[in-house]
Amino acid sequence: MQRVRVIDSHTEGEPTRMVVSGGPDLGGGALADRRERFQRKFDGFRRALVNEPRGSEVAVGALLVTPVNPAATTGVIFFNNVGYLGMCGHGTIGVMVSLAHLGKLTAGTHVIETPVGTVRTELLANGAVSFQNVESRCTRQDVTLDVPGYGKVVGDVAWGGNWFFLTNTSPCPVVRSNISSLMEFTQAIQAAVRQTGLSGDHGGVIDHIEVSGPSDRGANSRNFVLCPGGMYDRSPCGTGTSAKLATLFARGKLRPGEVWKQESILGGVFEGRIQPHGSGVLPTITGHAYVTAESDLLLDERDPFCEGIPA
Ligand code: PYC
Repeated sequence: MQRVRVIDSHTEGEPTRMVVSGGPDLGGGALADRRERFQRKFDGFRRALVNEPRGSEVAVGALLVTPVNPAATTGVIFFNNVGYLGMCGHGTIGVMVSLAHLGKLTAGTHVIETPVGTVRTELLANGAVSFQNVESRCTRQDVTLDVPGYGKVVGDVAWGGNWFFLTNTSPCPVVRSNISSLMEFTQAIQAAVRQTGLSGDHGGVIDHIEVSGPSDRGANSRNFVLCPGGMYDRSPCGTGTSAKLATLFARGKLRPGEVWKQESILGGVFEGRIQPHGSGVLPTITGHAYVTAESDLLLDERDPFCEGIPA
């Protein structure tokens, strides 16, 4: 029986499951290589942790690893029901709050390494977490997709630690009561993205679809984000907010230091700011997470669903 100690949290409703002990040893080297090793040799562990019956299609797992730079607080590899993420914004906030819950970090700044780069985080005195994400950039503007059942949908391609197709077009208001219509719409966009072969730089897979509409609660915008596992992000999506900020900056609609409040489809808010950097921006995102459980997961190899129900 394998015992895996985890801390569960949610960030504006989106869950993160952080592995405290009992996870695989991925060895050393660059985090991107360790993510590849995770996928190649320990994919069953990923499925066991986040797929049903222990997890759900919404859950994001976070495996802590020894950082390359000894001055960093930790390295982290994020994963979900279908695979591995480059970065995860809500997950970063969840990991920070979970580490603070364990007494492993205190208020102040902490460096976290991910497979796509270094993230500078800050646990604020009021319990909120800010993180300065990896450089985010808009790589294509006004791409027209032919989306069966919906017609032409125009949007941008941007990197925010994951690849996004972002559009302000929606067949219905971006409100909670329209979640099932928004799921169908974003899944149709995702299929069109795949079918046309639209990608990020170097063939980067666009696996997140973000639809924006107005907020009637004082935020600058409300979004609906379809995640790679087929579920929608309950939070405003940290990497999605970063991608959004990059598109706004590219269009001259957001100035350095200006605050952008990004509301989720459930009403949670992340605050974002940018600093120009390289060919894009360094976004800083602030949000809240809450710990929901400290548990030991038991992986019994006699259990036919020990490694989860395949997604
Ligand atoms: O917050 O970046 C994020 C995220 C990605 C997938 C789910 N949440």
